[in-house]
Amino acid sequence: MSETRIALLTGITGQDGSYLTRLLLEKGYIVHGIMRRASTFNTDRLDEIYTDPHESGARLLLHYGDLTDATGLRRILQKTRPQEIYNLGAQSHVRVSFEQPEYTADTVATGTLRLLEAVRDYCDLTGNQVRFYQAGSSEMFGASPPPQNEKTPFYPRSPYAVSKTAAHWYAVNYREAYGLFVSNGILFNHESPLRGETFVTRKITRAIGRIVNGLQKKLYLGNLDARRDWGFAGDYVEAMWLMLQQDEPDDYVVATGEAHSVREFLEAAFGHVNLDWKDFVEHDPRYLRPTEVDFLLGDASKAREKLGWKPRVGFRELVRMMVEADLELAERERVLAEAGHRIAFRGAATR
Ligand code: NAP
Ligand code: F7E
Repeated sequence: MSETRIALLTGITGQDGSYLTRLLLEKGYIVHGIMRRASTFNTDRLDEIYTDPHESGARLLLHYGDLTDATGLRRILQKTRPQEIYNLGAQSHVRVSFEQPEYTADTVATGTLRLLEAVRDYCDLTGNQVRFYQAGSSEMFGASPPPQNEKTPFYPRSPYAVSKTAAHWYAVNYREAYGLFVSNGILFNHESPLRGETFVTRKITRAIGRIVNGLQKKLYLGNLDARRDWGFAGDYVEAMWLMLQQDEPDDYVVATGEAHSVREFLEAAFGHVNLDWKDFVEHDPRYLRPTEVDFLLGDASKAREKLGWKPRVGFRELVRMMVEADLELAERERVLAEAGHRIAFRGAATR
């Protein structure tokens, strides 16, 4: 008889949190998620799968917490008693990390340490086994030349990347020092219609939807020469889950093995609606980074061989999926605008 497995996620309200929750629910898990308290609802990405916890059989349960609050994390761990923890919570924006370096380090690096400490004590006190996934990033490779794999040296280029590198080594150290089952995923950029609107792919597809619907005229961007290995978030959360189903913990690069520049993304995305991006895109130096990561291209051979993982969605399909979703969203906004509602353009908060 197999017992119902219990997972605990930090960052459940983010892009990956939403896709991973869907995957775990499909697999029959009970999913506990840690969300931050905010003055407005921040659970939009979970709305489709959330059921009222008063109803019997609800398997998605949310708890207020924060990676900067160790006591709260410990309480949630004791209360939820998970077998698997996915640490996805982070101040995840690279440009913003230059503006908020201390907060980024506190959440991303020390936040991971707080959670690992809580897990270490929980395992000691209860004798329970917990498997831990750490959401590492290709940003840790930074200036190391491509292709990057698990043996490539880290050369982080932002406070975010430095913090993720610290978190990576905390995770390795807790695995070696205390025998905890901790695996690091080193994930290259992964996108989707649920991607945050301030990351470049979504910023572009969101703008296309609004331009086509007459709600926006220009799109302001920074460096168009940077190259990234962009995959689909839905594929990448499967790799996270697979990492925690192995006999031994380990570290894995997850990537498509194909890179494109921001300019190429623009060409593909505007091309999908038969527009020329050059008619709409303007340069704004405020979106440049003090130190840039020029070229990320992952070699995921190890994940393919050991986890049996490979991406299903390619670059063109990803672009199509995101543009189509944002055309639909903007169409709904246009209808509201025509009915007299004010549709806010959040350009001021865009990075
Ligand atoms: P995301 O959409 O930005 O989501 C981040 C999540 O972390 C959100 O749920 C956010 O809550 C939460 N969070 C932020 N600060 C927190 C704090 N102090 N305490 C607790 N939770 C906090 O990021 P994502 O794209 O899903 O990425 C998931 C993880 O993978 C992140 O750790 C990211 O750094 C890492 N990663 C992402 C990529 C990628 O390409 N997407 C690649 C490699 C690694 P709110 O909703 O309240 O803001
Ligand atoms: O930038 C350039 C920018 O912010 C991609 C995070 O999920 O992936 C993400 O980090 C590139 C950079 O993602 C704009 O300079 C040009 O070269 O979409 P991004 P990122 O920095 O690669 C990694 C793997 C993570 O771990 C992170 O959490 O696009 N770019 N113009 C721009 N970028 C933004 N955001 N806005 C622009 O206007």
